[in-house]
Amino acid sequence: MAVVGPGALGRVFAACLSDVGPTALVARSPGRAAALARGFELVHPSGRTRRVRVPAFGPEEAPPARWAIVLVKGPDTEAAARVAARVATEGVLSLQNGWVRERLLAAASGRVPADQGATTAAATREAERTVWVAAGETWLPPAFAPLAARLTAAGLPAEATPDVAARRLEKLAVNLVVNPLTAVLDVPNGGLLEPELWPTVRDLAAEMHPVLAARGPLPDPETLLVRIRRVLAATAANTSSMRADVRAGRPTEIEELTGALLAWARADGRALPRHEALYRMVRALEQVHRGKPL
Ligand code: KPL
Repeated sequence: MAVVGPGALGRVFAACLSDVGPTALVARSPGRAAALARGFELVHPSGRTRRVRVPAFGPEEAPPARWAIVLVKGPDTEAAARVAARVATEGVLSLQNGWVRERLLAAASGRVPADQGATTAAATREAERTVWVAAGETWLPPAFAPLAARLTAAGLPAEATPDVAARRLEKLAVNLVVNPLTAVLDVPNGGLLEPELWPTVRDLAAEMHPVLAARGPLPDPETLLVRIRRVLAATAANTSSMRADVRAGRPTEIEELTGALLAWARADGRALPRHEALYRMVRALEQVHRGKPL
């Protein structure tokens, strides 16, 4: 097994998978791999902390593996997918945020089956500690059934299902509301449950609903709001990945999230003024904080 992308969630997946079989963590460079190979601290959702050591490699040194899971940030999709497709003999699964499916498929260029699943597992990094916030569930396309079994055995409940398109779209819907809004307001996820912010969550969800519903199966607007509320409650203390990126002066996944939504809306001839405004605010924040962490 190979996990490409040693961010918070990549570390969680690599740590769990290495408990049940040989697992390699693939980093952006040999230098980063060497630092990772020295080990990292993982805080389990139960609060238990353990030190994890997983063999780590730079992109050129990664050994062959049956499956590769891509867990990099959106802008790094192509580079990671190329590495994953080179090392994997059975398939490449992306569990990234945002809509990266077509880019993943193009970069993997048919060498092995590749597809995007969805996960509600959540994790965050606090200095060198990786905090696994929500155990979550993971959905994979049916062709990835053996990988689903391996993930479940590793303590990451996963299901291979023909329903994966619906799960992917719902996860995208959650991220489209939660990530940019928490980044712009600089609040933890649970902050959006405050009575003065909840109407904004509702308006953003309502505005994007017809555009997403035209792309695949999506719960009705009220059910979608219930699901968003559930994620916010389960990850209330969490800093969303986009808020963390903005605060650290890193590029965000706004293009893979709101950028994709706005492109679909344009194709449908629809205006999404609320999402458009959020998009511009996140882009501006990226410029302000680039290379200047808060
Ligand atoms: O996926 C997430 C992210 O931060 O990217 C959520 C579900 C919002 C958890 O923080």
